[in-house]
Amino acid sequence: MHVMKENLIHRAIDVLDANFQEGGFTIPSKGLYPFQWKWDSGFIAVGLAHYNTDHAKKEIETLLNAQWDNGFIPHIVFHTDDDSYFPGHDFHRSDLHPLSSKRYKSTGMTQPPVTGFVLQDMLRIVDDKEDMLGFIKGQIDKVYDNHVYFYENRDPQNEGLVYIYHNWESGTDNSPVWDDIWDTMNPPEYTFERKDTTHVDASERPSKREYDHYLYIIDIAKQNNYDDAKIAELSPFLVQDPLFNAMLIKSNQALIELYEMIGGNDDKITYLKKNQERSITAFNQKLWDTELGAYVHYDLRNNTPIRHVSSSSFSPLFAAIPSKERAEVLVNTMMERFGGDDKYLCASFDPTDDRFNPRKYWRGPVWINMNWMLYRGLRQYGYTDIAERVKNDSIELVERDGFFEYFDCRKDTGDETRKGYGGDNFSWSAALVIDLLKN
Ligand code: 2M8
Repeated sequence: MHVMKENLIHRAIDVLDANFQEGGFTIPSKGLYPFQWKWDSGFIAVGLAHYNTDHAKKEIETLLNAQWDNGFIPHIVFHTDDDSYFPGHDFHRSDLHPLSSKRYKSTGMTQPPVTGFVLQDMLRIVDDKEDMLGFIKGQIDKVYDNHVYFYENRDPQNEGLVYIYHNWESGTDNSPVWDDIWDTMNPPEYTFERKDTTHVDASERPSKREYDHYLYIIDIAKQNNYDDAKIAELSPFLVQDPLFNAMLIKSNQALIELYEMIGGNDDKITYLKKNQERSITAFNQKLWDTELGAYVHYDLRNNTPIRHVSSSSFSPLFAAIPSKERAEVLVNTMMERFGGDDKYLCASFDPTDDRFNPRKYWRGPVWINMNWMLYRGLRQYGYTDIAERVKNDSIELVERDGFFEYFDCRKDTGDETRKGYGGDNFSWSAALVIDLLKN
């Protein structure tokens, strides 16, 4: 391999190793995110599988140990009492739910269900397949239970599409997609001490007023002890998110294939296949916007599609959701709006939209996890050249701007000394660059 690439892999390994904690999990970024996050852990495990199988397994095992008795997996597991993050466990109060973990403090919300496909990726990556399959056998039922939780509790109209009740569940925290929902709410002004803006420039983070909305939704959930049925009835934020549902579908498929390798488990395979078919059909019927030529979010509370194109719109490629014809329309939309020569692929939000901001978090910057999924989705549909561009852009950004959390999509920002944005030494940027380079 090219020396520069070898060097980048070594640096990525250093980032991951420095973020690995004694408790057997990896923090996303020192200071800014001092606990274990659900979907971060999945992407991190993919990187770890390339050079430290024990840590990769531990990462997943530790996350799944925090599962609740109803199959729910929380979005943050507060392994320590670190007070450098807000809101901490004392705000979230997972103990309010009768089935929450008695061993681990956590949030009462979740994040995209990546763990299923991550298990399959770990098997793809390691040399000792037998050993990894043994590990998967011991963990897979927990992931299955998590999918059952989603279908049984997060789909009140039995459509095959699950809802998220908080923007933090989406992973794309302050996406302009949510602005329409914030317009329907008027939360109180909370008094609290922001911690994120002591680590990162405030211009790269959500506003105080946005945080008021975030906290208010949690308050409503807490008043109802995180009861799913109550949340479905009362939460002002209730969304069918294409990214979240695409991750569920991708993971369903992985679970089906892994169970088939393991043998037995016929009832589980049948359950997954039945839901997989329903989900893919509903996804294509409800979340496709013909006029925009893209998948969009659906606001289940206000019964209306949210008609903006974001990097989440393209995630269905990774989960093999669109037909070949529809994939072609989708890729054309992406190239027209996001793919100009002056830009790196792929901005997190439509650069032609007024709400686009190239510096601000999920309102425009490039994210390596989204690119990693996009790269694989494009390849799957035969768009090899565009896939290569996504891969090369990702590597170039990290090489030049550092192992940051997110990156400016403009090739020329006018800043000679440009760096990435958000947290530095960011774990999933490191982990997924390893996977892209070794692929
Ligand atoms: C960001 O979200 C957290 C809340 O979960 C935050 O801003 O405090 C998001 O980018 C999310 O997708 C990610 O999992 C998390 C940790 O990297 O940070």
